[in-house]
Amino acid sequence: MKKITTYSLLVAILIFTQYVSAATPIIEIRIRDHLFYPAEVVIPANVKVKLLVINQDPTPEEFESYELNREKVIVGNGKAIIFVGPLDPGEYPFFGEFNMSTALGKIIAE
Ligand SMILES: [Cu+2]
Repeated sequence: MKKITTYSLLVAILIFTQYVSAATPIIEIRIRDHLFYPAEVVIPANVKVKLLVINQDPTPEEFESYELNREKVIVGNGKAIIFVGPLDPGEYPFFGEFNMSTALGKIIAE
């Protein structure tokens, strides 16, 4: 009986984990030539979102946003995951701190 209970719990946790990861949308942002692609990233409002930031430049970049309260270095030719939200509808600017004149973008939650 105890074994069955433990097994059921494990299954429940597995299902829950899969549900959570499936429910979190992944949005891809690429950095190339010190620019963000796309520069305007539309995400659903009121939902937690996983940003997958892929740096295709050989130099490091730092994804930074005051409005999102996020700051993360992405090494050259590397990637990073940044969770944002749930966000109210609106615009949330971000920039690459190492190339602030070119690496500019914004997240639009709608
Ligand atoms: Cu910074």
